[in-house]
Amino acid sequence: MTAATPGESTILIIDDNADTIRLLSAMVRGQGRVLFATSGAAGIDIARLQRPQLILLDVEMAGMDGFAVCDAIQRDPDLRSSAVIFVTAQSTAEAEIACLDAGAVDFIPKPLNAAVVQARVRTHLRLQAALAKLDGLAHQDGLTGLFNRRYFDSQLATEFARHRRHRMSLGLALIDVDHFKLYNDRYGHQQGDACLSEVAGVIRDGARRPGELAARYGGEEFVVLLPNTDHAALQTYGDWLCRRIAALNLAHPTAPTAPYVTASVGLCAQIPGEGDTAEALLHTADMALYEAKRSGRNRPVV
Ligand code: GH3
Ligand code: MG
Ligand code: MG
Ligand code: MG
Ligand code: MG
Repeated sequence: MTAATPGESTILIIDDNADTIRLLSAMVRGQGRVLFATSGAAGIDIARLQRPQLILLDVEMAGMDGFAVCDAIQRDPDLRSSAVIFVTAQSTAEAEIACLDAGAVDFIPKPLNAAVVQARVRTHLRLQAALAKLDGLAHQDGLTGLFNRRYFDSQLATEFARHRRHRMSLGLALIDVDHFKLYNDRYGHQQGDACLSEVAGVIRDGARRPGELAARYGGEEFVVLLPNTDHAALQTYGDWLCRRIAALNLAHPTAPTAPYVTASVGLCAQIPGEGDTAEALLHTADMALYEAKRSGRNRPVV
């Protein structure tokens, strides 16, 4: 998730009049990538694919009018982050209020004035960039840069439902640093934090395939969402994680397991069925983690 700067922004113009599209495009060209659609339905399709920061939306259009398009955008969680600016010749106070009440962030009157259009677009691209940045921060763990637990929980719920619909296997890995209390006791909390960052770096490296998501679950515990992973792949991944974390070679002389930092990993996967819950999947991973600890640590248990 990157905060868009004005140069990287995408602006979608939806208008059933080709002359207006040409005029508006010329006015905003320097402020981002400009896309256009000549109907509301086509505009929504493009918005889904291209996720524009800003949509300049005509009110009067044949078929789906601007209000209907704006309403559809507000209702769609994938589109909600696009800001809508209405562009309309209806310049009454009532019309302006109706546009804002429909969920638009602003209103540009016709006939178009290039300087006004550019100023409004510039302002809203700046606001959109700030919102995207805040959004990213709200999802991030401050110490490790991984996703935080709140974001993980929301993604787990979404992915669990999606995997149930598509009858696909969803895997989880819970990772817990071994004897970390002793590490803090030996080296202090600050170096403990540095250790967690290094471990998180390995976990991030191991979760780069599409759909994989790594988060700090709390304290010295991490969680990774592994879509479409079977039993054998879980074992391979768990082995890899334990080996890579050990290979960081972070000295931990007081640990009974090994004289360096290690972690235990609990893994599980299932094709969610009716009545199954994400909480139960997490619980299964937690049981596997418990077994990894009990049977000697520094190992995966599937
Ligand atoms: P086990 O092998 O059974 O997991 O032992 P452990 O010592 O790792 O487990 P325990 O749950 O007893 O201790 C976890 C420790 O992690 C205690 C806590 O102070 C430390 N911890 C939790 N969050 C942080 C953090 O953000 N930074 C640092 N430095 N330490 C943390
Ligand atoms: Mg029109
Ligand atoms: Mg723990
Ligand atoms: Mg514990
Ligand atoms: Mg621990």
